[in-house]
Amino acid sequence: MAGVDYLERIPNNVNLRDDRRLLRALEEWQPRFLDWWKEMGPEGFQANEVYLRTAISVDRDGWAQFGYVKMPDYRWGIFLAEPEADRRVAFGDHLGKPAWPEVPGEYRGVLRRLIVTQGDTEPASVEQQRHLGRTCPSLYDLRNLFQVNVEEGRHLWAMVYLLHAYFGRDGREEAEALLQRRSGDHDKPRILGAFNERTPDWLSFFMFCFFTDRDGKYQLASLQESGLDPLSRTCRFMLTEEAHHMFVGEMGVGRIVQKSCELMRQHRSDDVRRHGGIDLPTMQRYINFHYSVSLDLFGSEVSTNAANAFTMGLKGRFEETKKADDHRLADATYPVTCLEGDRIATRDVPALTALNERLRDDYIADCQRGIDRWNRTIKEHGIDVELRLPHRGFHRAIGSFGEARISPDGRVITEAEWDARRREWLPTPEDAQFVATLMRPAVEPGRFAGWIAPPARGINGLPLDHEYVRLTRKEG
Ligand code: BYC
Repeated sequence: MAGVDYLERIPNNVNLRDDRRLLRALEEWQPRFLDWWKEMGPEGFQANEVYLRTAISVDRDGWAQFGYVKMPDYRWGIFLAEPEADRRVAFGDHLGKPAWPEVPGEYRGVLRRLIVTQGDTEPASVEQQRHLGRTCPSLYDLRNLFQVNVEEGRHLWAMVYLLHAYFGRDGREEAEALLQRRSGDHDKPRILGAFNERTPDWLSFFMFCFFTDRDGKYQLASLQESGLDPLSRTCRFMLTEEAHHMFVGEMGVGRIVQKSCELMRQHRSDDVRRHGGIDLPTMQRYINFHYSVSLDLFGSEVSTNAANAFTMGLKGRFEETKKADDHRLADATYPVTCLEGDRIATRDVPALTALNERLRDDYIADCQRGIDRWNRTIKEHGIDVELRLPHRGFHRAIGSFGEARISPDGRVITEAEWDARRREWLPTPEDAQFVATLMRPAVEPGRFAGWIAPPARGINGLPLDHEYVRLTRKEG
């Protein structure tokens, strides 16, 4: 592998052994990370062997190795994608200059804030998902949950490495604080809204992986364009892991949709709940919730923070280098849909300030592709229902729509209409209670809970009844 040292206490491909100061600092952080993992990581199962994928190489062909690992023994480490020869800053004021191997002094504060915000989401998601193991719908799904969890742990390592290596004492303090904040905690919550929501059941988990992890894809893709080369290389490698999380989400929701359709056909009834499935209107309400809280993660429609990060060369656009324009956005405009008074309007604003919205647009188009695939499944069953993404202004807390009530079909509505209809649009306590009744563990190899269809194939070519998590200790 491209220089990964697996014999070290902290596996890495950044020659950690040559930098004694950094090595010592990270070795001091490591036991505190493990304490956090034991306290806030998956509840139970820490002594069980899990069939996990571990990164052993950062090159295209061979970075994944599968094998049984107990989660606390997972080889969390520091992996950066291979450097690109003669990489240049691809946008902003420094366009065309060599990418920076170190943090430019004047951008320290802004970069630190971006890295901390990114880093904070990783342990947050592990905390949100920590109770799910007890109610897994199959060993296959249980293993996927744990795969996602250990990789989010590694993504925390990725950001902590940058903080320790490039931000001195401030960075070390931030790395500590990443282990101190807690998802949903009243006094020390996680930074971004969606990461303080609860993930109480597997329907929420799959929705989270589909919608919220997808924000991760777009944010990491923008940071991958960064002029700060170590940040770019870090994010490039993280993206390869992120893809699996979105796969878990899309397939998970897709399998629930499939099962619901099968039950509807089998019983010639829309009343799927009676037959132990999750009805499509409930699925729609969960989509509405997870999509809207994830849209908030892109920030305000018009943002000087985003403009500055771009101009400084710190955070680019999605696929910046593939875009055919001046990469400075000096005179460009971009259409932004906002609340104007009591109506929704689209107007052109300076493209620099619209970068959050532009990224949100890329994200929305990507979400729609998933919805289309789920709708194809519904159609194949001859069922006349379509799942939809609600209007971008629906149920928003951040940005211009945060000030108003917008219906899923994009009307500005009164507080009274909102109160009267929110139960149609967002998961109700009764929905959550119903979904909770389905959350009974299915842990025999090959068995799947009745509300979700089995996947098309197993992991790494193995059959569906493989023992992906060894729940009983094998003697000898
Ligand atoms: N909640 O100009 P504004 C992932 C704050 S997910 C709370 O509108 P800006 C993952 C904002 O911080 C990807 N606060 O927005 C997924 C600012 O506060 P200050 C995570 C919010 O700064 C699943 C103020 O409002 N990565 O990887 O242009 C599992 C005005 O900000 C929120 C990143 O986010 C919110 N939703 O953009 C595991 C990338 N939104 O500074 C992992 C790094 C905004 O005035 N972060 N605010 O106190 C960023 O690029 C930017 O910070 C944001 C916001 C895109 C989040």
